[in-house]
Amino acid sequence: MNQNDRYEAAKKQYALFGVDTDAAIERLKEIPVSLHCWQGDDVTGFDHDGPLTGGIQTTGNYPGKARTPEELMQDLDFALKLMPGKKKLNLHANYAIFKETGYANRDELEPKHFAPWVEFAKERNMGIDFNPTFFSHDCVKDGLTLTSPDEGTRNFWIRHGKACVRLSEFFAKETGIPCVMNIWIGDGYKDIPADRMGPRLRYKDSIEQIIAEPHDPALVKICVESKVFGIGVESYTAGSAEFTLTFAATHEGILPLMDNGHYHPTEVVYDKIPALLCFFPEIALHITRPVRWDSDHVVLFDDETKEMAKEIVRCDAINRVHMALDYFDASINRISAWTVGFRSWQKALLNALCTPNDSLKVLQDESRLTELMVMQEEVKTLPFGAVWERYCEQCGVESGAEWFTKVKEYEKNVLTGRG
Ligand SMILES: [Mn+2]
Repeated sequence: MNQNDRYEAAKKQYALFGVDTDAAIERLKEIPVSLHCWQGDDVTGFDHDGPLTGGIQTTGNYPGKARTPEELMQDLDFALKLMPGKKKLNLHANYAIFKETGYANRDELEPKHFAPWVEFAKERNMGIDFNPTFFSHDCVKDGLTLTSPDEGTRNFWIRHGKACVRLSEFFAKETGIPCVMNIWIGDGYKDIPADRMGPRLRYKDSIEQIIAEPHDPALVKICVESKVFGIGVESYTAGSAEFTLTFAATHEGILPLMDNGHYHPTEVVYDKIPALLCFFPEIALHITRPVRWDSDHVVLFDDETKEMAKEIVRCDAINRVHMALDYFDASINRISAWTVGFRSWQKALLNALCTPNDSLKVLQDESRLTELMVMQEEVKTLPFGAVWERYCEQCGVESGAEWFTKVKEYEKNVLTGRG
């Protein structure tokens, strides 16, 4: 049986469940997913020599890490060609490029410091998403940024946030695609604090000052991302789930961002997606794979990932949810890490688009719950692989593991030479 026969047979089987696989494939081609630059160099960036801070950590020392903007772009470019679908580029502020411009501190970043990235994105018809970097910097004082009781420190980071709002609008105007700008800080305390409200009131005021920076909300979509804890910040995190969600709910145009590694291990973000969609016109996601903690393992085509994609699709919210990958594994080939994660989320979206959501909802609403269980299990063994093959073929990328042969060649020819 050749690929075409396999697909035609699969298409017929899905049609018996009322699913149009051709339509699913066409829809997926138009869904933008943001690819994070920071998998390529273990969140190091180009503006400092110090360690990674902020309560996050990469583990592993696989050879071939990108050391310069040129190497990171070369690796990204290679990885992008192995992934089907529509991409956006997700940058952090610490990826500013100073080669032609001279160094600028984070509170003085300007469009010229990101000109090579804009060129990179425009050449590939990608929009850009952006993140202020509130970690890995000398001006983080006692582990604090936007919550710092030291006004000089707090003001530095507010200026950084404002510079990033201006940069985000620049990216949106240059690419013609709105920029999602995400605010996340690791501020908190290792042990029991004496004041849990003071840092949060300062954080609230800091974000309010940042979002007051003039911008067009149609071009710059500002998000706030919560977190439950970080390494060395186990007892208290200022930007908790309740804090960020309430901030977004009470500030016009601000989106809540949920990272599925940033909750207690038994909480599931897929149940939170429809809850938030009842109230927010738009929300944002960081898609990752937490193993026992916020470990940022590579995203796989696993149950949690599938369920998150299903909720977006069956809530008819594809245009209301901004999707970005956020993980970093330094223990394996980084190009493979990028590719597996991006392809896994593509598979999850395609799987969701090939699920007979309408007929399953009818079973639920008619309380035919025995039948609902039976049908949900039946759907799991439909010939999804043949639909995935067709989608990859139409996107001009390998559907099977052949792409990994290219990664191995690239590792041999390019990565191992980096020392
Ligand atoms: Mn995140």
